[in-house]
Amino acid sequence: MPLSPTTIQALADHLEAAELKAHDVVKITDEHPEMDFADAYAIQYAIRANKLARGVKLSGLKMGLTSFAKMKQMGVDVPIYGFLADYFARPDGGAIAVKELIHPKIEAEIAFVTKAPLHGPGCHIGDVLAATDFVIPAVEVIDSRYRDFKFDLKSVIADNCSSARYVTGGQPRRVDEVDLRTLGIVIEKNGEVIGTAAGAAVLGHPAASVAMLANMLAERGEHIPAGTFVMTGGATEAYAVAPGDSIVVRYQDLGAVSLHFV
Ligand code: 0L1
Ligand code: MG
Repeated sequence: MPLSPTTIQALADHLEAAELKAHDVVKITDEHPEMDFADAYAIQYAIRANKLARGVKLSGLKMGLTSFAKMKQMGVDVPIYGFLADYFARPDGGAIAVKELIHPKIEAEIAFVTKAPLHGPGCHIGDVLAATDFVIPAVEVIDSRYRDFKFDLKSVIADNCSSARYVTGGQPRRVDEVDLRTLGIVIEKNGEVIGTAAGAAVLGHPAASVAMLANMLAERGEHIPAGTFVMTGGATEAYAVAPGDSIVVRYQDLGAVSLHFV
């Protein structure tokens, strides 16, 4: 790890201030081209530690860049992971205040809630399905702290993978009640269809995203505990939203999630 602990903490504070004050910054690799992936995750974990120290609760984990549509949109080719905090959550049908954000975009995701721990390495789809309590639809609102959503992989990992808000809703289902690969997803903005996908858009099967998360966490000696909410990544590219926009995402067999921007 080329960055010192002091620089890691300073960069975590810098990125978290950008999140909390809703102002953009240039990508951190511009000033620190030497930083590596371990530094990037160390910065993300320092942001997480800042929040936990203030009494914020961890509400889940997320994978990002798990679909080819997202990888293509962002010009990167490796999935990444981040954390979810309690204050990111908004109720189904709820309002998202754009003034608290910089340049939000929405992503349609399938989320898992585990009932048993998942450990890597070697975690696979079968392990995930056996350890899943239920799946539930989710819409993530991402908000890169980087100017114009321009970043590289290390910068976005450090920025907690652009995490900002999320909404869950619809109908939770057991994994044996649905075919998560062929499950259709229709995204509507202001009543117009703007995106469609099937569950298989996420790494061939959304459970593969959870397995990948367990395997990536194992590299840090961590695992996915029982009872963890995990968002598996946007099934399509992300769509920009503005005040006045209304989003409904319809999931085959899982119901709909809606939110609006004020
Ligand atoms: O949740 C995500 O897939 C976001 C990953 C980070 C890249 C982005 O901001 O689009
Ligand atoms: Mg996402």
